Amino acid sequence: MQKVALITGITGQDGAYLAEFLLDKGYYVHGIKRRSSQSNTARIDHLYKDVHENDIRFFLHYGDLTDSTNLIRIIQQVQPDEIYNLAAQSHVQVSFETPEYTANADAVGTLRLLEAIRILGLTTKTRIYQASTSELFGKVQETPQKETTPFYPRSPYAAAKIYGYWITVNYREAYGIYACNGILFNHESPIRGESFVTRKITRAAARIKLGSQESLYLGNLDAKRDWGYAGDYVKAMWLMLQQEQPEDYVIATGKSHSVREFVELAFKNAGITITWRGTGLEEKGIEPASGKELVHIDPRYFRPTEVNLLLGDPTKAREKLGWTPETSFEKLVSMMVAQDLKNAQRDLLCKKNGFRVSNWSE
Ligand code: NDP
Ligand code: GDR
Repeated sequence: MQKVALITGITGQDGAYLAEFLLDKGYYVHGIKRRSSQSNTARIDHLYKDVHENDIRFFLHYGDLTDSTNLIRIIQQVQPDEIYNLAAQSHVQVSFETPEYTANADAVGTLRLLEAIRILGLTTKTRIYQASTSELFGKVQETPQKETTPFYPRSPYAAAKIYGYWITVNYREAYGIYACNGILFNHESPIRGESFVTRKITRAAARIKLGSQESLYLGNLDAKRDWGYAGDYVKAMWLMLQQEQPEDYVIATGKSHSVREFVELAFKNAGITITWRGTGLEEKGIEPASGKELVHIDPRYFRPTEVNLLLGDPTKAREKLGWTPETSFEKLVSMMVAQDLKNAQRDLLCKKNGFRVSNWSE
């Protein structure tokens, strides 16, 4: 029997990689997408087939984590074997601007899904994966961070996700639902949202190289993150739901790099040599060999409370799930820059031939 999966947040980075992964495994994949005034399905359009074709295994439903009636209806209709709850207001800095909405979608949204499983009598049928995060560790109490490391959230996003974490544990213990938290450290890819720091950097390096952007404005260059590749991490999500017992797992590479290091490597990959100015870098930014400033610091990108260092210990995932990251930091950066160079080239070509780069037409 082919399994049925329901993915919330299917239009996001992880949703797209996971949908592709599950379709390759022969699953029927249902996804929940939000209604938006412009198409938000660019990352999954290549998976979508016309409903009149044969062997349709990919379906999209309109929905929102803030609307429980709609979640109940979709789950009742789909009867999923597995739910992957990836939907979230996932931007840490934005969560300081929209704390209530972030709590509604990320915290109460998780509760709504768990309750839907319970209300519909699916507690023994449906397994659920909750997208928990290394942001739970926040102001870290122990390095490297593992499943037993205490949490200390440092943003409205992390505070909302901590509720999502504990309500998942509670529904597992209270109702016997097969529910797992994946405590995933940062994972990136060429389809990462453009306002997360990695993609912001690789996109800027490519566009600066091709002359379509002058400079890049960043915040805290000294923050360190354990960056992995999203394509590797979705496999871990799936593995968590295939075990005998539901448990929570840290998913990470076990290596940490600063934002500054990411900048250096990305620009190098784009063929731009940069040299740091020396002292007072935080105020001055980076200066290229040519003397022209490419990277500037903008205080707007500093957060009211920052997470300075994240470094994960994925030993449990390796030992119990047989999962290891396959993509190195160097490979990840080079993949992202290579794709952004192609994107920048395409945009330039469009512009040169009189086409708008956005899909706005006159
Ligand atoms: P993205 O921001 O790329 O995707 C988020 C998805 O959630 C999008 O499909 C978005 O829809 C959808 N969404 C947002 N709000 C709602 C809502 N109210 N109702 C329904 N859907 C909604 O995130 P990622 O793919 O990077 O991350 C996936 C999940 O994993 C998130 O929960 C994130 O918090 C978590 N996470 C991510 C990590 C990472 O490094 N990437 C690390 C650890 C955890 P739309 O496209 O319309 O905006
Ligand atoms: P993060 O990712 O907050 O770790 O959350 P992000 O890429 O936004 O920030 C990483 C670090 O870079 C610093 N930084 C900047 N960040 C952004 N976005 N823009 C900048 O200009 C900039 N300059 C410096 C930040 O201060 C921070 O220290 C991501 C999200 O995917 C979450 O959903 C997920 O839970 C965590 O990763 C794990």
